[in-house]
Amino acid sequence: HATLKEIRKAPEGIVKAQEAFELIKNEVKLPKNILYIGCGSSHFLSQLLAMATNALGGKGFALPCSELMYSKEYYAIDSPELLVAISRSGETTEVLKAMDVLNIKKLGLTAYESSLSKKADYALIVNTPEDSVVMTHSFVAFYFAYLQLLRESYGHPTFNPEEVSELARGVLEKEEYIKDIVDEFDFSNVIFLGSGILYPVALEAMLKMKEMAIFWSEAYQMFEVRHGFKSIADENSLVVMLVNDPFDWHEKLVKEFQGQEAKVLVVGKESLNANYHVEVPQVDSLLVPVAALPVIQLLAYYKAVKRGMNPDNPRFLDKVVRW
Ligand code: F1P
Repeated sequence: HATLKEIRKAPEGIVKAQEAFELIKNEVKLPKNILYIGCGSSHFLSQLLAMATNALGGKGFALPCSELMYSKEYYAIDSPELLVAISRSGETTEVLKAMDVLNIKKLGLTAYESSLSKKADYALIVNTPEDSVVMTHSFVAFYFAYLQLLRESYGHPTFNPEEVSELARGVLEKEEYIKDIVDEFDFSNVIFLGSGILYPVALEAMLKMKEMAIFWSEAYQMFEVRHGFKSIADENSLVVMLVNDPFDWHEKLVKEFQGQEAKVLVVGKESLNANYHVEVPQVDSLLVPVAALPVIQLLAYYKAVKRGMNPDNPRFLDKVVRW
């Protein structure tokens, strides 16, 4: 499948991301107050970038394109100095229209010379075109390219791209283990949990399951799930916990789900006595998404295959959403 090939390209995507960053780093210095927009996966990426902006000392806010167009009065958009518009294709109708809403400078984050890059004042073009309908390694590459630009702009040392590429390669080596989980446990629903920068990753995981495997999935901020939502978890459920810095509550949460007979997969440094564990080495917390994303993409891919779905051609979906 083309989709599997694209997922496996995460390490080379990091190299392309670094090249894209190098090309624009002298031209663009990001301001502190930034509004991010995108649709679908690109919206979840906009949430990741807004959080990274906040963590590095700026002020980031993320909205789906359509919300900026039609409902902006309900959101605390606080005089942004830059609009970052994200779209793999650079041709999604909503993103192009939403760019007209605010009269401020725009940066386009995209994979191609496209309508988006032409319309924007600056373009960060990460050369990661994908044959897959769904966004896979380009998501990781876009994230890393922009993260480097944020760090450079805000006076933080940039990351070593070889090390980050190696991080992605390391988790991709767990492909067989991830496939085995899906083969062994025929779960009938899946809940993804993540906190902070890992929450948008959980949302993206939820979307990947729906897009690729046409399969019911949910996502919550880690401990929010205990407040009612956990009632749906039973012996047929897989709970995926994306954990960066574990403390005693995480292990308690694993036990709580196991008490409901659900099985838990922990993606993080420690296994926390979960049923399954994909280890992520100790890295800067902003790099954990680079490790976690290929894992959840593989999980969705193998679930699709197990269910007899074709992830290259998901029903009702288009690669570019136009109106
Ligand atoms: C946005 C998007 C994708 C999604 C699907 C439909 O595309 O929602 O995130 O996976 O393929 O389009 P884009 O604006 O990033 O090209």
